[in-house]
Amino acid sequence: MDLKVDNGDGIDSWKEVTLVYNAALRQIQTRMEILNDEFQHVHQYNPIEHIKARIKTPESIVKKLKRHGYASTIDNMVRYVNDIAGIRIICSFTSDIYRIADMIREQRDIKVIAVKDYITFPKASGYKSYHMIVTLPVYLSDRNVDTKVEIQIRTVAMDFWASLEHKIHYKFEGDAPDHIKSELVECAKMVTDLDARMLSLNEEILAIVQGTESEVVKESKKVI
Ligand code: 0O2
Repeated sequence: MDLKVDNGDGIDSWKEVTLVYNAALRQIQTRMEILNDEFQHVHQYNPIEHIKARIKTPESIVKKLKRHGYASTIDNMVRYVNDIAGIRIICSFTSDIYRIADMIREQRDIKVIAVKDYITFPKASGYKSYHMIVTLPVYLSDRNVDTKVEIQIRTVAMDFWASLEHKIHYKFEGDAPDHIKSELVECAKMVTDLDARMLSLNEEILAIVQGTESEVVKESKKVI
């Protein structure tokens, strides 16, 4: 790893970078788990299927800095690489994605610094996901460090598509044959269709369950 140490007054060593970003990641992950538990308690429903968290490898950080024309310094990575700490939240339904994003926005010490809605505006590749870059404070012994975390929120189907496309992208070093690219675009359309149908199926089931419950309430009132 060829990261040079910068003597600014921020984070100034790779060890400290890992410590601070790991702390931010753990906090976000715990907060998401708490939201999921509370949702289960209040609505008897879990919007989050699972969560993946990772710290970007030094090699990928250096690659990203090079790609954007920056020297490999600690200062540059903290300033320009937004996804050193990354968390991926996988939901069942598209509606859960926006619900979770709103709940993140409402947390007082979280600042949303950028949003990319690749669900409303998918990439040409077919990629769909909701991205937020946020900062949250990490409390150290002598100071607080506002630390960036990239949050990617997507459905199980979008995640399946993205992980396969990611593998293909790397296999062909970003230059996959045209027929594979267009097949991926077709599969992305199927993912959109599948998500829409699963959402409407779920809404129909909920309406039936709620209808049955209110019938039960009506019956119990008759008994009283
Ligand atoms: P990796 O290998 O996953 O870490 P920024 O992070 O904002 O400086 P960028 O690329 O403009 O840079 O941000 P964007 O578009 O929000 O993408 C960030 C991440 O989203 C990527 O990280 C990928 O993980 C994912 N992503 C974006 N576009 C695609 C896509 O077309 N297909 C797939 N499978 N994933 C995508 P990295 O660092 O580029 O890659």
